[in-house]
Amino acid sequence: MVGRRKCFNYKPLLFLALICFGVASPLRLAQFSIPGVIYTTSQQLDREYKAEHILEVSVSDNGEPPLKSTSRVVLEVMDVNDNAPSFPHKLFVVNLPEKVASETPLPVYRMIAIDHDEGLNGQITYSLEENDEGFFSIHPETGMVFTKKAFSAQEYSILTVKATDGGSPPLSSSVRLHIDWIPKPILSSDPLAFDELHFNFAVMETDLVNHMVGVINVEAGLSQLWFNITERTTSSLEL
Ligand SMILES: [Ca+2]
Ligand SMILES: [Ca+2]
Repeated sequence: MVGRRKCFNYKPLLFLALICFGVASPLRLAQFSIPGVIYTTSQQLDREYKAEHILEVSVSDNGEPPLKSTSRVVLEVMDVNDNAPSFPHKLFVVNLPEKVASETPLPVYRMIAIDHDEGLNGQITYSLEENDEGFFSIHPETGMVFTKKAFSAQEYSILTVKATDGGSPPLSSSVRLHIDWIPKPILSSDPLAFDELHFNFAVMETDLVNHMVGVINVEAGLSQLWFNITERTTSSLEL
């Protein structure tokens, strides 16, 4: 050990390790393994911003000329449950046409929350906290609100919908859903036509949940129109 000199200068993440040896022979040098330690800095890593970081690390000695080697370091940022499910609005107020009672629950309105975490941490379960005397139910996975009850115009329903993720501990958020039941539209003799025979929209597969896909225009002088999806190949799209 006599006569050996070593010095380190670690710069976390950038990892430029200055290694100096005063070792007597190359054979002695090969016996030592000097670790390079990578540290996080004061800037916190965020998986939702960037899930993987790639560093190129180099090491060089103090020889003349210096010898150098490089390596690639891949750093995966593991997820923690640091995002609560969130709804795009704090309050939803929707107008729905009056309806008659039904044997089976009929869909009323779909609530959608997003959670940027991964796996169970981002898996959302919907429930009703405030349920207008128990007349409504909600699908725990889709967020679709159902009811069997008849509602006539001028009635008003107030619900509180809660979205909870599957993290440990779970995080949740709640929003109000107000339903204003209004008269069914009167049949009109006014012509009604879509602007186009076919509408074509393109979306990115990475688009967020609840992202707007497109707007369907109608040529009509009516102030109130009702849109409905009458045929579909996916349940991933809603009006
Ligand atoms: Ca979450
Ligand atoms: Ca996270």
